[in-house]
Amino acid sequence: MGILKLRIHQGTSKVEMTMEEFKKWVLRNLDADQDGKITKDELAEAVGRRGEWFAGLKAWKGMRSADSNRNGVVDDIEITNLAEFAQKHLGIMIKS
Ligand SMILES: [Ca+2]
Ligand SMILES: [Ca+2]
Repeated sequence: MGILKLRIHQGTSKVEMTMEEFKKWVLRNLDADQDGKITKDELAEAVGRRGEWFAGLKAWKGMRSADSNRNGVVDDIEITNLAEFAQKHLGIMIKS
């Protein structure tokens, strides 16, 4: 019997989902006040929950890249812009 080798990524348990599922995930998990928009604070809260440092700063950067129309929040049409951020800081893997 051979030795079973498991590839375990320690401390980086990633949740795999499609872009459609990701949108729902964002609204369910990030949108604290359920208004359909993600604010910098809601983003920071999510990053902080993962135990990451500089949650506020990361959220601010994520906000800057995701908020295409510069109205200060991530609207539902901009949620896909958060995909890269989520893969980096929120333990998400987007399947293509
Ligand atoms: Ca909100
Ligand atoms: Ca926006």
